[in-house]
Amino acid sequence: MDKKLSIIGVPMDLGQNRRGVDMGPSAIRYAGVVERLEQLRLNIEDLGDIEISRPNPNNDQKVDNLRNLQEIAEGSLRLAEKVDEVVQQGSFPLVLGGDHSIAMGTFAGISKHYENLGVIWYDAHGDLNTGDSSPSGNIHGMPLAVSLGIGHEKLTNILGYTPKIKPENIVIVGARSLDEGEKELIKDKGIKVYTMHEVDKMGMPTVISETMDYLKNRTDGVHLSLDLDGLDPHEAPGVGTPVIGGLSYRESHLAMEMLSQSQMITSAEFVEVNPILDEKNKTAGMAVGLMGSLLGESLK
Ligand code: 6HN
Ligand code: MN
Ligand code: MN
Ligand code: MN
Repeated sequence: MDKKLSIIGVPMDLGQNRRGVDMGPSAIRYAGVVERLEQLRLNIEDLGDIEISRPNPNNDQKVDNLRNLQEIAEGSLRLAEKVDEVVQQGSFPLVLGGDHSIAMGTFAGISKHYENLGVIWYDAHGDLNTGDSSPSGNIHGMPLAVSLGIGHEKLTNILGYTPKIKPENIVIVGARSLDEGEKELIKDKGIKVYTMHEVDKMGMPTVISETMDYLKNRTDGVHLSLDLDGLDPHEAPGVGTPVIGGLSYRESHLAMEMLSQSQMITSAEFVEVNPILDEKNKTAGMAVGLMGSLLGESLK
């Protein structure tokens, strides 16, 4: 029987300051995600979008330096419940963002099904801030810390358990903009990071082989959380927090193909596509290309 895959859109823009990323799921669908994945031996269902409430315009106050805390916590719970259901049914969850704060809900729904969920965090950033360490108060810079159980209880306790992930089960790839508090946390917790320096020096094939070797024996499933700002903004301009000096589309494509061949990836999310900042939807198109490779497209 064909492998089942469930697409879940999350029109979330409350985790950061720039409007438009809530249209990410539409842009990715418009770029042909369903048609593309239908070419593969996959049984696809598109579950539509999770409901995300609008922030109260009269209330831009931050709680503990956390912008839109309540609305994000509520949306994350709805996402977590949907993802939980999908995993329960034995389907592969493919989550489309929305800003990266949605990873908190995705993790909550997935991790209860695994003893040792591994994570590949493909991103220019570490997303390891807390309200205390964050320079911006934007929750999209915090989901990886939250998954470790570090942060506001409304976020760490989604679906009633914490932590979601163990630090030794995380690999960050593509980092080139880490805040001081994030660097400390990486050291304290011994999180494995391949910054752009390592990618440049070792090459993507070695980075991904090492990542797979590292995760293989310690995890029972691996989630890929791919932030399109991991790619270089010259190629992928449709993101809200671009950082120059990033990964190329070709490198990323190869990474996805290697992950596909390993058959280790059990869930994925693609986030931060902002069509308002994009050029002719090309960043969404790249996201779709990367999904195709991850899910088994081949040239032969
Ligand atoms: N992302 N480190 C910065 C902050 O505001 O905490 C940027 C976060 C970017 C978030 O990659 O999804
Ligand atoms: Mn991110
Ligand atoms: Mn990022
Ligand atoms: Mn290829």
